[in-house]
Amino acid sequence: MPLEIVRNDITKMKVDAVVNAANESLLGGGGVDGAIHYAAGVELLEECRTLGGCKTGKAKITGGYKLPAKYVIHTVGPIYEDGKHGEKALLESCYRESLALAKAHDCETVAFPLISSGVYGYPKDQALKVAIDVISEFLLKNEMMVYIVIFDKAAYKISEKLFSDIAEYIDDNYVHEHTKYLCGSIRMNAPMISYTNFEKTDDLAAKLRQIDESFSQMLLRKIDEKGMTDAECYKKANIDRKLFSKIRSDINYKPSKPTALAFAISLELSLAETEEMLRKAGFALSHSNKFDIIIEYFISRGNYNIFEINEALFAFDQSLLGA
Ligand code: AR6
Repeated sequence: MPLEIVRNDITKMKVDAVVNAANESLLGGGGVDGAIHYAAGVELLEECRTLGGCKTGKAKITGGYKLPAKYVIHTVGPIYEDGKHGEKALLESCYRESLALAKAHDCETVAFPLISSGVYGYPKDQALKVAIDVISEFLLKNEMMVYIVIFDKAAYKISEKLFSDIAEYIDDNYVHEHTKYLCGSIRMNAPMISYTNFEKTDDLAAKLRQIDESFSQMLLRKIDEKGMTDAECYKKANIDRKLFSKIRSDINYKPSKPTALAFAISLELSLAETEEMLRKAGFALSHSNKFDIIIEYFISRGNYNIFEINEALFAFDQSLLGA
């Protein structure tokens, strides 16, 4: 999955590069900076001394020394005052500059902490949103596996409003589960095609062909219908290229439910189309688990931002969409 949010200590990440939330001196400090220097050993500080510091919003690269990572990319986040002093643009620049450096050094895997969200005081939910926005924009045009490493659960918080909206939606749907279940069974018994909708035989024949279609065929058809390229589709689905190629070349490929849903989100399918696509893979949306209800919440609101959906899934302790 090209962007993954994980809970870990960044010094333990086995990636090509870890990003350090440094200060302008690049000579170490507390927080992530302290942890990275401690784990990398004194050679890291020695190399940092040769760099002549780094401006806020910029990034510089060094070796990783005793870290499992090959490189450390040091970036200096803005100190948060009130959000009116260009903090957001500077924080965006930290992610962009770090990603550009990682790319220039052929890094395939990179791990970021939530820059500025500790000592520098950037509100954590906003810091996370900036991270997700910039990284996901970068990943639309680049192949890289990027991790956002969250140190502790408390550090990770979607907005109170979104959290309570989703919690309420889950509650409502659990309450109505019994009724919905009945509706579900009625719908299952109803004919798959409403013939009145297909006056022309051509349409009917096309529809019948679609019933026999496999998941992989439906996916490729939808990509064409939406006028997307394959790459646009799998990137937006947060699915890596290799998995997509596997699905493309195997007409009978059975994806996992999160993978199938990731494609439905990427293609911006309606709820009915999402259900159809899931059926092809042998799954259904159910009201007896939070994961499905959260997905339904987003689709029914026309919000197809997979990273926002993943943030919400993470906040509710659910597995994430994508490979
Ligand atoms: N792994 C992952 N995340 C961590 C770790 C870790 N080992 N330790 C802390 N965090 P901060 P800043 C999280 O303060 O706000 C330093 O002194 C932490 O919970 O490290 O950019 C520098 O020298 C928080 O969410 O960085 C600068 O002077 C996030 O990492 C200044 O702090 C960033 O917190 C930079 O402040």
